[in-house]
Amino acid sequence: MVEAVHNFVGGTWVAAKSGAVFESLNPATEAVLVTAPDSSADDVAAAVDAARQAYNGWRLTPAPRRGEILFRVAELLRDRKEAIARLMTQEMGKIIAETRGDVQEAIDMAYYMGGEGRRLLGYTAPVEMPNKFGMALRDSVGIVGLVTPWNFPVAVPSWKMLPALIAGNVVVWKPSEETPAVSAAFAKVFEDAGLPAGVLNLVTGAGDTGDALVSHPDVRIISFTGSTTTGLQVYTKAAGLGKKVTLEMGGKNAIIVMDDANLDLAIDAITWSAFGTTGQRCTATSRLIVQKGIKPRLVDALIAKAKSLKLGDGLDDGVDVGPLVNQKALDKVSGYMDVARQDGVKILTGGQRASVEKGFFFEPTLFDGVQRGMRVEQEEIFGPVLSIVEVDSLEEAIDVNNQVKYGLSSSIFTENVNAAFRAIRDLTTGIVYINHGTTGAEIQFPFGGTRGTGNGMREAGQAGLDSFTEWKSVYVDYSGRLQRAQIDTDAILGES
Ligand code: UN1
Repeated sequence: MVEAVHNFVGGTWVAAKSGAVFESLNPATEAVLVTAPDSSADDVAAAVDAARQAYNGWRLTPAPRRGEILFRVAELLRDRKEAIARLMTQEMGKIIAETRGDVQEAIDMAYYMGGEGRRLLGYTAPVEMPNKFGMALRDSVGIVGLVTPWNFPVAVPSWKMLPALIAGNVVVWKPSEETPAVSAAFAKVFEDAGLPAGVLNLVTGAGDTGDALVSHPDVRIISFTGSTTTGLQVYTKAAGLGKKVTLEMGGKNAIIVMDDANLDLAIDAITWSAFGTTGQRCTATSRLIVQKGIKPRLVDALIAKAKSLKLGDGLDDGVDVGPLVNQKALDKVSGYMDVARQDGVKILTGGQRASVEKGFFFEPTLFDGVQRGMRVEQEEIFGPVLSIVEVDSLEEAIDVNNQVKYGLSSSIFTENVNAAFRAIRDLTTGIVYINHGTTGAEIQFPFGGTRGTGNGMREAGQAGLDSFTEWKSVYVDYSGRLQRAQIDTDAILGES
């Protein structure tokens, strides 16, 4: 008997009003893991109602008390880390070491945002008139709609809901239809931590459910992480309704390796950034931009590394790389092998579905002879596929890095401090790494990308609060007379 997970609406666990469900599969075995509500616009409306009812109570709860609940979320997540990580591996495939890391990011974010309960810093500044005071405060906005992906099913939602909640907003969350079970386990943590009913609501479903959330007139903010195609549809729809939107979409991240690089360090970083999480991170390395001199040694080592990686069920010991998330992902990644061949790209290793009986496994793949502008060099593949582009100089490497439509993360391996600082200055991505792979961003710094990766907003760190707060500027005039700044400043100052 397959377990059924439920929506969490107004503090109770409920089925979809229609009773409809969808199945969530284990991508390593293709077995059905759970069923979950296929929520309609009615279910979304009920969740928005519950959130609306909870808003005033939550907004008026002092922020330090809201923070204490987030600290309890952190502690419960720590207690349940192993169980949630195992469930996550079963539901979306990445290996257990990585799913533990995913939960850890949410623990870190819960402590960080819990602490914001005693900060949420605004500021004061001097004002133009005598006996007058000015300050700027962060204010809550109301009902926030979250649409989140399957590849970081706890970490990415935590980057959105924790800042939204500490700022006094209420949340309706529509996670990916690939990960309803782990989403329900995460929502349960908030329930058990004592979050008041209706403050966080979970509705599972696919595109139509997300569409109902984005379209609902009472949802003032949409925060989306996922594919570029869906993200731009969300943006267009929400903009038409005058909503504030935060978007986190694709990446086409590169590691630059200069001739003077520490070779062993570069080999390890490239391997894990390109093939870790089966290449299914928006921060994954999908391009290696390598200087001529070091290329032969680096490429030989990478071929050996790629061949040595063990594919399998992410819960099994010794497995390095799990499956792709589903059949559609497998078809997409396989399709890029033909695109590469048609462009004359050489497949050095991999290039096909792995020969295992079940599961959506694809071999770690290296493309050589890739030229700038080719499709495999420009488009996000979201699989264990690395394109190698040869360059002559630092300037050329930076140029190649910057000429894709995405701008999430980039990295350079060099032992030359001048080259490193030039790269920091000239790489046009939201995240830059020196002598480190392109993955592994920490929650206390802004996360997000330039160009087509997003819409200029950032998640995490202090910047992460901007998505979920409005500034309220407050003036207090204690002069006891009419003072009009910008009209009679000179007159009043002349008098006093
Ligand atoms: C993502 O792939 O959507 O920097 C997020 C990293 C992780 C988060 C990735 N901390 O790779």
